[in-house]
Amino acid sequence: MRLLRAIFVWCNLFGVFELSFGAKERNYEFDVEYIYKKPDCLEHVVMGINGQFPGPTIRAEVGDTLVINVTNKLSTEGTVIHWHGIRQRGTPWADGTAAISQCAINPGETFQYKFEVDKSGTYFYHGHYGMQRAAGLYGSLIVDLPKSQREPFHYDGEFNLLLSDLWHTSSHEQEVGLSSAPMRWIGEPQVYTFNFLYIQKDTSCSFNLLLFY
Ligand SMILES: [Cu+2]
Repeated sequence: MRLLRAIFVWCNLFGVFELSFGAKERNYEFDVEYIYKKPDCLEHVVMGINGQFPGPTIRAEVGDTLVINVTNKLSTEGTVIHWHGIRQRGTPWADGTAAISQCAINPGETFQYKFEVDKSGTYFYHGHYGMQRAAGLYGSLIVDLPKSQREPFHYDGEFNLLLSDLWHTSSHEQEVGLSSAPMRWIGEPQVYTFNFLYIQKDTSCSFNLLLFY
């Protein structure tokens, strides 16, 4: 019995040691700003991160801690980023929902999000203030199993799909229309985006599908 208990304690200790030994802290600097991009054949102002639209992909392993310093480089608006699907156990203040878990980050200020990713999956992050997600503030967040664990299925490759839609009117114009009386409906989006690919719905442009980069 004593031997069994010793083995149990040893395994537990080893498990804890292995978990903390393998987990990493991953650091990101995100500068949120409006940028000019040409997601279709027309130039638009979109929300970007570090000059990219969609924002950079975050990739981590289960047990890792993400440390993301988000700097608001917008001149007149607050911003936050919500980590969609992340459980935020023990870190509810890092959930990134304006007026719920935090005040919006003021222009020129930086907020540090620090949280653990405790479950594998394909997630995404997005702006959670006003119409900022529709303006383009989003990106992928992928949490892999630790290398020591096998996924329960086989596959030949991996392709991450990030779907969204895009209007030719600005998010500010959409917001004013939606809150007007009578309301002005924003209508259907003009463009569907698939990561760096897009499909244009109208035919005023000379192409319908284009490789974005
Ligand atoms: Cu969400």
